Amino acid sequence: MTEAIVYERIGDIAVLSAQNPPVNALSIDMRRGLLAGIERAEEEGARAVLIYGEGRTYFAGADIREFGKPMVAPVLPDLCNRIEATKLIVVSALHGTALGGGLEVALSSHYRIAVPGAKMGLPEVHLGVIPGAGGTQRLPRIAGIDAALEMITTGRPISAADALNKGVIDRVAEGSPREIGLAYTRELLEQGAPRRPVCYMPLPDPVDFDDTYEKVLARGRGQLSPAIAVRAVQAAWEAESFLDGVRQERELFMQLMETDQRQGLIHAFFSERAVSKLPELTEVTPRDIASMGVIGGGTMGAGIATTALLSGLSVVLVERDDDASAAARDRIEGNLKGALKRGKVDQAQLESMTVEALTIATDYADLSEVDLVVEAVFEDMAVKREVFAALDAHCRPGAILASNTSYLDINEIAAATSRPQDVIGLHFFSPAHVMKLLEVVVADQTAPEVVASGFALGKRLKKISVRSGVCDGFIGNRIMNSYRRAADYMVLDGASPYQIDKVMTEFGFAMGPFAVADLAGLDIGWAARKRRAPTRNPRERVVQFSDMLCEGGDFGQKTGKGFYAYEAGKRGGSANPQVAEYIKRDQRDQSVTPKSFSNEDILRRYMCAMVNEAAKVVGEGVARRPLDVDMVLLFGYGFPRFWGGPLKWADLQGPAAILDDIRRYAKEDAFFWRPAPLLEQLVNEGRIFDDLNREVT
Ligand code: 3H9
Repeated sequence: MTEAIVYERIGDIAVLSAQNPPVNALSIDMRRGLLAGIERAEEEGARAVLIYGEGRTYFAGADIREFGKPMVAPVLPDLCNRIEATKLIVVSALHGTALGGGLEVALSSHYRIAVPGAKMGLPEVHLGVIPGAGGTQRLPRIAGIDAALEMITTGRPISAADALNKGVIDRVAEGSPREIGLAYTRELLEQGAPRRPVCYMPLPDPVDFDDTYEKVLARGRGQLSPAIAVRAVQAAWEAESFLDGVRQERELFMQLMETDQRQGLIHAFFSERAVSKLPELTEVTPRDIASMGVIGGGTMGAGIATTALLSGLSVVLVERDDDASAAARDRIEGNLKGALKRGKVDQAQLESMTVEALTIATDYADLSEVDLVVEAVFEDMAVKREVFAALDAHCRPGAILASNTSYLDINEIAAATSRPQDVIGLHFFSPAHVMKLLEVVVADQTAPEVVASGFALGKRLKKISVRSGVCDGFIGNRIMNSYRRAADYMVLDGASPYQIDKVMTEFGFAMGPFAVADLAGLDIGWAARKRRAPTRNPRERVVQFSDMLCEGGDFGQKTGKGFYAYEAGKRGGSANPQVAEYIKRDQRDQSVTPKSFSNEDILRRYMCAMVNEAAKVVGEGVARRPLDVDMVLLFGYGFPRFWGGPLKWADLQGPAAILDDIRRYAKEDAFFWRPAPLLEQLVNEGRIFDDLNREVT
């Protein structure tokens, strides 16, 4: 086995190369190797040390897999201090992504050189911690206070050119990190350049840290780490010495290490990567997809066409007539202009997308050559079946036929074709060129390579793809339907929609459920309720106040009124006074005596409904793993990332406590609050949801 850090002598220079693929994470072996390398270089009388990474990157940070386990010496802050303190000249040569602890090792070196494509940053806040190896103490000294605060509190990496500009590195050069590192170290030795420890550099003028802390805290919407990072930077000014500053930083780092937020964010980091790795697809080759058909050019169809164009696919969009085609083209061009504004494409790319790559047609015959078609027409089974019969008649053999339905049964849609093995659900979220989530809905007869193609397409479109089985609403909308109902019941029983929205935004959602409903359009839920009415169980409680709004023509933002009243040109809305009247009428009609709900009670009921339905979705196999549900809620429904997802949240609360609450609520409404069998099973076995994530490999 290769050593994690390989030691080599080239003349006066001791070369320490990291060999820990894929990202040279600073695991215990790496830390030991670096320490041993420095000591050996000193003992052997080398004059300089060069540190670089083999493979695709310099160190991408501490080894996150070690978080939460006992720390083993040498810990990174001590190692960084030791590197900085050596009497030899230390040079780091950066390529790939020098992140977190990686950049901290580089900052402890005396000189830094990077290849032009290198990126560097301190992204620790995204993992719920802060730089814990001197990053908050060294970066302000070298890059100035504004740049340091920006990098540390946002976690955003910067380019090599920007880093040079800010003084984070000394030079940018073309070549391999080994070549440029050796050349630079030789040059420094020839010039007799001195050691240049960052810890001795003077601090710049401070800022108003309390003010910065408050601003960063507010921006974090409940996430703590960015604000705590401000306090760590502040310690550089208040500490008795540089090492005291590092010690204070370490204390804050260790405090954050103990938080639920750190656990939630690390869960999100690994789950985001695990979610689209399906063991059954490792040996399956996806079909080639270079061109995509889209049926329907409304908001959804235009968004799907936009995301496809942005990823380099050619698109044939089919609309019913010339007017609808022109409107679809306008929507797509509008979306692409937005991408141009945000710097995602340049003018030439935009033109080639709209002129060469996009065809708008009114005839299904134009789809005869495409590799995959996504249907995004009206949510009606008869309409969908008609569309799929037409696709079956016109598309070439082997073309994948996908539906973007949010609720309907893909098996029934597939049955309208002679090739159910080629039919799949690809459920995008609106706006499809912005939202990251893609539910890949696998029907009974969908062929494995069609599933693999769905995931390959998702990757190409830069989506987070999650496998879902068929059920009403698939993973996300089915769970949303349940927690929305819990919210509606609370309103019927006396909570105000605005109190619920406030509680959920304080929990970390960008918007509460009633503001979201206004944004999505209240008519969607209205139609779904009407569709379900004939098969509804008579034991189910039904609220009427939302229907009353819709009957009055108030569908939310698009009509100017819903739960909130909106004024043109103003962000957000204010409470719509009619809503209170409708709720009162509903309570009267159903003989409900309203009661008050504490914020804690609201949060608990809302989350218990979400967790309970999520547990049913996993228990029934609609989602394979709890982490699949977590990623759907994170990327499609604005669930706060720092909680990791509803089932991670449930683990952190303790599944037994959640089950107790559900049983308590069931005394009021035994039909809605039926506990999920999987939740009961986990509690009986003394296990948590995360145990199931580890079982499926
Ligand atoms: C820190 O440094 C704290 C210090 O301040 C103080 C300490 C005392 N550890 O993303 P990819 C795995 S906090 C362990 O698919 P890419 C990853 O799970 C750290 N494993 O590749 C995946 O595994 P698998 C600060 C890690 O090219 C594989 O490597 N650093 C780590 O799309 C490939 O990853 C960060 O926050 C890690 N640090 O992106 C950087 N990083 O193949 C976090 C990755 O089994 N990492 N893995 O699924 C990243 O942002 C991206 O991985 C990176 C590469 C940009 C580096």
